[in-house]
Amino acid sequence: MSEKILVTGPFGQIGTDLVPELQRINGKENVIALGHRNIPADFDGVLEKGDVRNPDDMARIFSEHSITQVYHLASLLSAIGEDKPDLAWDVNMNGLKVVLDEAIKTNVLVFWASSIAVFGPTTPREKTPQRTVLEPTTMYGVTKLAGEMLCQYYFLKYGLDVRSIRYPGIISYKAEPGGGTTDYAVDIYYKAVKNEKFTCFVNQDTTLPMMYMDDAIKGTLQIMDAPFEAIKVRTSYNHGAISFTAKELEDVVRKHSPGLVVEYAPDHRQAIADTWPMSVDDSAARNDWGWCHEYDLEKMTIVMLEELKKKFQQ
Ligand code: AKB
Repeated sequence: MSEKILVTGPFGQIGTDLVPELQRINGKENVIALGHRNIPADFDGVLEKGDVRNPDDMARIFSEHSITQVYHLASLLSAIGEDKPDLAWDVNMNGLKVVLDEAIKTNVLVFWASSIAVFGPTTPREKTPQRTVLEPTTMYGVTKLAGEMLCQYYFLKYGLDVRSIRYPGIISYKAEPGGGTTDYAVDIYYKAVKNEKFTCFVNQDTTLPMMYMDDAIKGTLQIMDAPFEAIKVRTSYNHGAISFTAKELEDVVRKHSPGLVVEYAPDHRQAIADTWPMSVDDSAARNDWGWCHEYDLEKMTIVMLEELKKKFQQ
């Protein structure tokens, strides 16, 4: 029997790449995108309209489509979460609770997106361990930490198979990210291709863990395909790939796009970046379910620039 897969947040940065890959693997008719707003006019697939916070919407969608798997991506990110903390709490926490409550009714396999934002200023910042101090100081981080504990609670109490990754900053060309602290690492490529000056909102020494989208999608599918017994962490797995300073990023992008002009003008997002890890120890993910990344900074830069050039030539 084929899987029936619900994706929440299907038109966000990760959903935009994940949905077509799920459609390719499982068939277009078996992937249901839960749209709330900003639904692309050219979306090609099964669309359901609803709000992840609304238990009636979710009960109807789970039942009408006989859902067997959920990728719950809908979330407000870190920077926007500081502008709208109440909304971030509402969407991030109540949305997750509604999904988990619906999932336990028919034992649906759940993927939930956590983040490096669960860490905070008291966490060791280099090779941040899987298990360490978790004292986030952003609303986004608070919701991700509480969400991790909620996922583990549903696993322990109800036996729900819920799996999760702490995503680093994700770099991709299809959908631009919105409202995150790591967005500068995507924006620089857009500016390079459009020959526009890039004003970087963190300082040049800022180092954060990052990952190219193809690796993020690979890891997401890999953890969902792993055998039940392989998943030993039921909060969320550290998921690492590459780390670089903003200046190292600038230098590599300029190597391939020599006209790039960069100015550093740190804003309120600097304070968020300063509380996050510079790199993470993801050996648990590598040992438990075989995670490995493929893209380094150079390889990612070549693909990003090529793809964005194609995108803007159309
Ligand atoms: C953000 O910057 O808020 C996100 C994240 C690291 O979770 N990209």
